[in-house]
Amino acid sequence: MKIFSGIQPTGDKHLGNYIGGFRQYARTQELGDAFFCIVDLHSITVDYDPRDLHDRTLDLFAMLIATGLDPQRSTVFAQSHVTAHAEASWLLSAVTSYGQLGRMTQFKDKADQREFVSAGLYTYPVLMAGDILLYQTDRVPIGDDQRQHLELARDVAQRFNARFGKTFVVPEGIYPEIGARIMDLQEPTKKMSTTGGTEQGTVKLLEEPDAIRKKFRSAVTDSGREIRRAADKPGVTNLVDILSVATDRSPGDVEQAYDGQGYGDLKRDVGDAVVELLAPVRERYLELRSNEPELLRLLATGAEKARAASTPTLEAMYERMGFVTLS
Ligand code: AQP
Repeated sequence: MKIFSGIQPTGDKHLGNYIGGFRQYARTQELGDAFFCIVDLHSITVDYDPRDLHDRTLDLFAMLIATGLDPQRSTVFAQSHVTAHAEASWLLSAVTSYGQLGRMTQFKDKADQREFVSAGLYTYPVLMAGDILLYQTDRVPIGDDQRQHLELARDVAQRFNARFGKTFVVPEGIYPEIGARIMDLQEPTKKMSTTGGTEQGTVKLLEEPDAIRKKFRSAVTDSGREIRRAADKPGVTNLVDILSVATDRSPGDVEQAYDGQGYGDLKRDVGDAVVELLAPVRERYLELRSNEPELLRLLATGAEKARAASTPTLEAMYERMGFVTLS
């Protein structure tokens, strides 16, 4: 089975990324031949500082390994090192519907937040479709926020297959059972995010333990006193989900354990559990990040493996689309 997922080297990575992304990557790499891509080409679709991109790419690579990816077993690489991604994106734009791109909620949300809206922000899902389809991917571990983009990738694959002959596997998503959408601690109706969330409500993976505890202590809860997941209790639901993931218990067990206790107890315990969960990640990350030559060596190995794996699909795309091929 082939597995693929991508993550952007933007902003500080947060607890939502950990639960919807990193944690799932480490688990799914066990399922087969896995590819994990630092999608640096995606990260230039919103305003960014070129001086940061280099460091953030290496930061993220170290974080991927610190959270459990094994670069010997899986292919871990940067998108810009494999030119097939940019090429596939252009070819696939021929079978992507303009109207469907305009309906992407992430595009609408991000476009609403800024004055300058790049064309890349609009065509972002086509690049993402190419990322996935180039590797004949069966499964894509992602958070709930990427569901719509994956649906588009599936449509693109089906349209290409129907028009030019069977070329791509039509991929399926793998979503975490609990925590597919971790919410902002201050505004629990919005997803936790470095671009769209609040500073106090976003728990960063490399934050100091005391700062993490403080963020949980000041998390917004809901009316009533009962600790239970419910649609009208988005704050409490989010905290129960986070505690459930951090302590590897079902949400039902967490609710039962807090029967009769107050929101203050829950907030304190979630903070402590998250600190405990992230402490070894932080330690391992700092160790890896201090050895930049080793990170670059591993990235080069990943790029080589990804080029070899994606080339046959890209060649098949050119050929089936009718381009003259020279070999
Ligand atoms: N709040 C979340 N809950 C669960 N999963 C999440 N993911 C992101 N936010 C949550 C998952 O993390 C993976 C990487 O996503 P990304 O590359 O889009 O990361 P990001 O850009 O850093 O995410 P942000 O901070 O949320 O930024 P915006 O809002 O700008 O996209 C994906 O699998 C994603 O589902």
